[in-house]
Amino acid sequence: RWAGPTTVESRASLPPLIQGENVTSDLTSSLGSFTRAVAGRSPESSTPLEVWAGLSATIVDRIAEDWEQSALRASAGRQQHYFSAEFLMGRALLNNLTNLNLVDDAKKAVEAYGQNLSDVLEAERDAALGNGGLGRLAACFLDSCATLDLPVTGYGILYRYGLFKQSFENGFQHEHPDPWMEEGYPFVVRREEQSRYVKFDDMDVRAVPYDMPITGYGTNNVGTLRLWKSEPMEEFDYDAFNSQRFTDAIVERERVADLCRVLYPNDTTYEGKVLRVRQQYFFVSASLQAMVDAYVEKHGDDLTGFAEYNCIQLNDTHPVLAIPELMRILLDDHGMTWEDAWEVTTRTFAYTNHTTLAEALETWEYSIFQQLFGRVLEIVAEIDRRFRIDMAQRGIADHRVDYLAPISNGRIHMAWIACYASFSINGVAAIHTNILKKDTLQDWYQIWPEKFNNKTNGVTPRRWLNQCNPRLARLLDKQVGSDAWVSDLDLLKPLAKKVKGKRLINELIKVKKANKQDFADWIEKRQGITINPDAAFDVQIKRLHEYKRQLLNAFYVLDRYFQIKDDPSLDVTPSVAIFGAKAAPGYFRAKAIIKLINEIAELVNNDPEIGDRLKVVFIENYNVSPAEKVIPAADISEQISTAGKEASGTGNMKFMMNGALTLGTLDGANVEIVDAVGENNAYIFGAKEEELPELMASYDPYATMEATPGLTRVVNALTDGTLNDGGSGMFADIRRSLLESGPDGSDVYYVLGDFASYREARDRALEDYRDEVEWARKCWLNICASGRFSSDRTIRDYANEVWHIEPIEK
Ligand code: GFP
Repeated sequence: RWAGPTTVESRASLPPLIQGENVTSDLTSSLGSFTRAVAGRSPESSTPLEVWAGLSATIVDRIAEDWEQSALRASAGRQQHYFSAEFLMGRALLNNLTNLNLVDDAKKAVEAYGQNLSDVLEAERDAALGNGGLGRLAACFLDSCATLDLPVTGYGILYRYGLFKQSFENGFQHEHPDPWMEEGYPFVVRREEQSRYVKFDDMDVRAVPYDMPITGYGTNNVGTLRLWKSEPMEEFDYDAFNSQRFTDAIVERERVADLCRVLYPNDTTYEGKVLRVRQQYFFVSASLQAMVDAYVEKHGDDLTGFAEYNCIQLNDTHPVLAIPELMRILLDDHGMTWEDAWEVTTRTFAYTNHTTLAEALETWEYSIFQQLFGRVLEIVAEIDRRFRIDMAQRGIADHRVDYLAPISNGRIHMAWIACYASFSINGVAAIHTNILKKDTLQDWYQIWPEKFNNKTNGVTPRRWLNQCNPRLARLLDKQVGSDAWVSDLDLLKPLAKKVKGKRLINELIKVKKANKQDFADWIEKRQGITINPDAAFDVQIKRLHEYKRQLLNAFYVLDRYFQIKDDPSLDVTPSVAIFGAKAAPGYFRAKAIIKLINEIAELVNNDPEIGDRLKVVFIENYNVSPAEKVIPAADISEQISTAGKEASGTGNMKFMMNGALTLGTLDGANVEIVDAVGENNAYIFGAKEEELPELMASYDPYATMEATPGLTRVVNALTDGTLNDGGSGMFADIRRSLLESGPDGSDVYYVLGDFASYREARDRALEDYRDEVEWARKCWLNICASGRFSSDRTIRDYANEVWHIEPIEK
């Protein structure tokens, strides 16, 4: 068990899965061998990173046979395949040690060489192969599938560089490469013999799978995440090299390596888009080839039964090219008729949508497909032709057909291909699925209501509670009487009735205090900021996007700053506003908001008159690991998107599980959180989704600003010299986006409109925070009601209602 940065503890009270004297001594001796092999020196003089590599290799060594057996058992029956361009895995070692109940033994083994397990664990780099919620959801899902013994494999790309590393220079975001596996990464195993060839019209590449074992909690089932790496067909051009044309010899090699070099190449340029589409095709083609080959090996060359044994979940539209690609394989490589191939394809795919914003649905220029894969384009064109006939027969009006067709206006519409060919279309929270039905995908819903279903997101309680919050986990162990809640979070529900218990609530208060102290120590060490652990920690961590409204939060902080300046004796609950966010490199306004928050931090934190009453912390290079530090320490969870814009949110669930109270709009999964915990145990504010169209129709941001006490001063601070954007013009741009009319202005996210109600709710939350016991009671009720938000529940729903798979027999 991981107990924060200084100590590591394990759950000695629990029945050992594979523990005991022998385990420790075996582990110690393998750790010694593997570390020596990696480091080329004694484990005692190895660096923590080398010991990390040694210990990680030891773990892979231990699970190797279970992994092999699990794969064999999974392939015996119907299997599920999860296609995703992103898997935001975070660190792997502690997760595996915890799942295998080896933390205690590992600690002893590491100490036997004079090393410290905490340092070793902290040396690991995050596998940041994703941007945010969508990629982290995929990681939580794999964890649940393994824990539930389900035959599920994930497929993605082995990006050489994960999501960029963020630094703040003068408050501005700067991006740096993140070479996460450059120094060796034992948790992926190259499977050379499973390589496939992926053909583009302008290049052929070799796809080599790197498999990552996914251990489950309390089971010897081990799932797989298969990440494809692109390699040249030939090592390099030998003739060119011999003729001293050294650069020519390696050019092709680099072009192929470019394919997997980065997650999300900057696709503001045409070349960037081509690369992105190439990435998508690359990994779905390789994955499908491997799946089809495995099928043929087992069942023979007749692929009509493929969909009985295989189902593919498309995580958003990024892998939708799998639809025409499966058609291509069935038609061209296996000689099927179009009708038979389409029958198989439409019974194979299920599609998850993650956004309500129609403009965010992926489309690609026709010319990109022409350049990359003429044959796939031909197939898409045939799908388009048949779609139009199909729709005409159903009596759909021409202009609607044109809007919904796979190809229109010179573009290929990935979401429309997904909606047409998939047997299941799901949203990720109840309100989101309803918005899909009535708005974003309404035409599809009218034609095929039976395809639509909701699967409210969830998060794994292993990483997001058991591992990151060992103090709370121990308290829950005591209350439940065992660790059974770790794989059955509904067991917390009956504990709600203990909410009046004084001892229990005091223990909860102690847990939170200790976690906050840990976070304060960590941030001080990392960024040199001192914060008071007794202040309320108010946390907003997520991708930086205008709809998520970090700006609203920043405005609140600024307003409170001005209030204290106006009345230096103002008695407010001390609070720390904690942010963590990366902005997409090409998203100018998101970067402006980062700069703004950093400027506000500068202003507030250095003003002695403010003192502990208000502090601002921006966690630099926010990622999975920092999230694991801050979530257990949070008091208030900021979930403040414009209603109707956040599909679900998953951070909201992590905070709830760790006993933070939601301050949020009725958006995404917040709606279901409030439903589960009751309105009195959350702070809800703002315009509702169904109210917004009418409100926006007559909205005057300027008048709203002027009518809201204090707000004009806050907005003016952007440009009146209070805050400095380094001459970039960024802050004036933010102001324009709020106040000017036109499509790029008009405050489309209703920041000013919701400000008054947000301020009221946040003030109320901070007031309530003063009553320590009452507050902790609300936290307890949130923890106990969080069972519904375990990804185990989500995955069970997918497995029963969409995938139709059963746990594998052991
Ligand atoms: C996206 C959506 C979120 C949703 C996740 C997972 O993540 O509302 O919870 O996917 O379904 F926007 P982000 O891109 O917001 O991180």
